[in-house]
Amino acid sequence: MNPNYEALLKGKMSNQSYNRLTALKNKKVFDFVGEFAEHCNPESIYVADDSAADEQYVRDQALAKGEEHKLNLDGRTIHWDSYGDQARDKVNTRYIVAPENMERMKSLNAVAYDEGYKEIMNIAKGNMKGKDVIVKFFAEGPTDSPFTIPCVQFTDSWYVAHSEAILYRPAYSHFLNMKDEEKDDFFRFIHSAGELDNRGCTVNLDKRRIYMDTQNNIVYSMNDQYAGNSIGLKKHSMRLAINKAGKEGWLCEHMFVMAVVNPDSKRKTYFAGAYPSACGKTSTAMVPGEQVVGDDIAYFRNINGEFRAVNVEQGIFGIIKDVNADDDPVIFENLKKPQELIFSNVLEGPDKNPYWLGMGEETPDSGRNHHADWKKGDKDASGKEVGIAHPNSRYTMRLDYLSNFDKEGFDAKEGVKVEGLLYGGRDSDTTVPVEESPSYASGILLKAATLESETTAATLGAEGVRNASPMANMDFVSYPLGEYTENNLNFVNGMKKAPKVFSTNYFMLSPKGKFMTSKLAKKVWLHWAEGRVYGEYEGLATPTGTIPLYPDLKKLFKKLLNEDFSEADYEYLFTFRCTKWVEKLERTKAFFAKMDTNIPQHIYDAWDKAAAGIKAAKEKYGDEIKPGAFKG
Ligand code: OXD
Ligand code: MN
Repeated sequence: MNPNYEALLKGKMSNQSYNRLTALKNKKVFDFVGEFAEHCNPESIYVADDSAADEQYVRDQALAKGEEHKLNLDGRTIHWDSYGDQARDKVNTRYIVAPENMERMKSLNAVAYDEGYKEIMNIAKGNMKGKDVIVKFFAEGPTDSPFTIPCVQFTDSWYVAHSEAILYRPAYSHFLNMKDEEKDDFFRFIHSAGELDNRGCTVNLDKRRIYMDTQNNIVYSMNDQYAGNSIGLKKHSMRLAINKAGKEGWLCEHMFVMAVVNPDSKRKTYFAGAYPSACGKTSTAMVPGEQVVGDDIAYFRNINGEFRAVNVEQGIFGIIKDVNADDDPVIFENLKKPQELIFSNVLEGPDKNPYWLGMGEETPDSGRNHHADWKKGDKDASGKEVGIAHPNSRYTMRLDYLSNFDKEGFDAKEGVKVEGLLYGGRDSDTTVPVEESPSYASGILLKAATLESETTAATLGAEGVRNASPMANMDFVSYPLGEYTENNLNFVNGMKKAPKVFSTNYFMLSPKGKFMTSKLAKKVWLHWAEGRVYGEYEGLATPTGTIPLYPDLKKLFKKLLNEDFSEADYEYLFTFRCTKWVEKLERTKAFFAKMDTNIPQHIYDAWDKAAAGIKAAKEKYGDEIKPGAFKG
């Protein structure tokens, strides 16, 4: 321990806090707290343990400091981020990298270490002046497990501390019990919301910076509150973990983990799924009748030759837009209960109820929202009309509130055994609703690496633009894309069995531009995949994999959804479209080449081979190959 910090910390801490800190007997934790106590100069520092009393203290402080406000039902609070701080700041989120790594990191928003470190430390200097701050300990994944990554968060935002208490497993005791040889290996997060206005929102957004140091596993986040920018344990930790996983040969993926429950045998089969935003990730994880382990981030490890996963989190920081009684009944019902929930960037009505976009209920014409005191028709400084809530407004909720929560899977220290991976993109005219890959490697290269999301009328900018989103993880991949893809491929080496890999696409349109199945059709695709794990359904070959037979889907639609599914719709949806697929592969190649000049040749070769196979199929069977016509 650096003796220079002793007097300083004693001056800023109660005896209880100081004793809690020193009880850890962890020099790295002590010096981290000491360094930023000195540098950011908070008024006082509270060191929290895992007790219920401390959880309550955090809730109370978030209210007392004005970062949250009580709503009408017990436990529910509302928080607003600054009007310009309501989504992730991609421009000011950077990696600070050693000179020898600058070249390989250049497409990932990197800045030279010395320059970036100097800049962030200048911004951080004195940034907590006058504030009461908190140091809190959490774990990514279950504690005392091969997956655990211990983390320490130092923040002047009690909203951040409160959100983390909902979203992550507590780990003060874990730190207390660490063996000496483990005491160096944890993630550190330093965060300051900086100066706040009278709504409790960050003022100095021009000085918002999120700088990540993957060499030392520390992230600096300054002058922000939006959870995607501020919460160390969510997307910052994810970037550190992706990098660490790359070095150590495991995986951290932007994936949900869920169990598909067979309605007859009740067997539970675990799937993990990656979907770019607005491609159906949460709605797949929450399909009625199945069970959810996690909705956003998973770690995967080879445990005794098995492909096993844990949910890194214990709560959901979910998009609230369009959560309503019809589309998301389980979540909607929970948002209406008197229980611990943080609503962010929604409208607080005159009745102190929260209101949001697409909630399927009548909403008031005035209140307080993500912009200011609000009435219908109000415009922001740029002249844009302000809606009732931000489209990226959120709820923060514990997973164990949900009736479909899989507690057994969630608590498993060795994770759950994953039998299937799902990669779901959004395109209106290329990929089929569900297809199984012939092998794990082909799944990674043709299903995961080729993921794209097509813009719609609901997103900003031109409609129908396809954005590449390999593994739905591009925003968080923290080392070169070629190496990351290799790590995905190599991860199954030496395993007894690799999971099956499936693609899904819920967004194919009919020639008239309409969706052809109900929103719940995803349940049918999931159960077909579940059956395939046990070899229960025959399939038909395509140039890229295996698709279902019509009679199996017809039966599944009837049995699971009581819906009819016509053979004509089946034929249209499951037609293999050769030219579209070759174009998709070309776009993928171009994207990889742009992101990384060192993509291994065998990856390009695999795509070229797939494209050649598709072109040969086109010669033989025509551009649009109906299900069953392709014979290899
Ligand atoms: C995201 C999120 O931005 O999960 O991916 O919030
Ligand atoms: Mn996410």
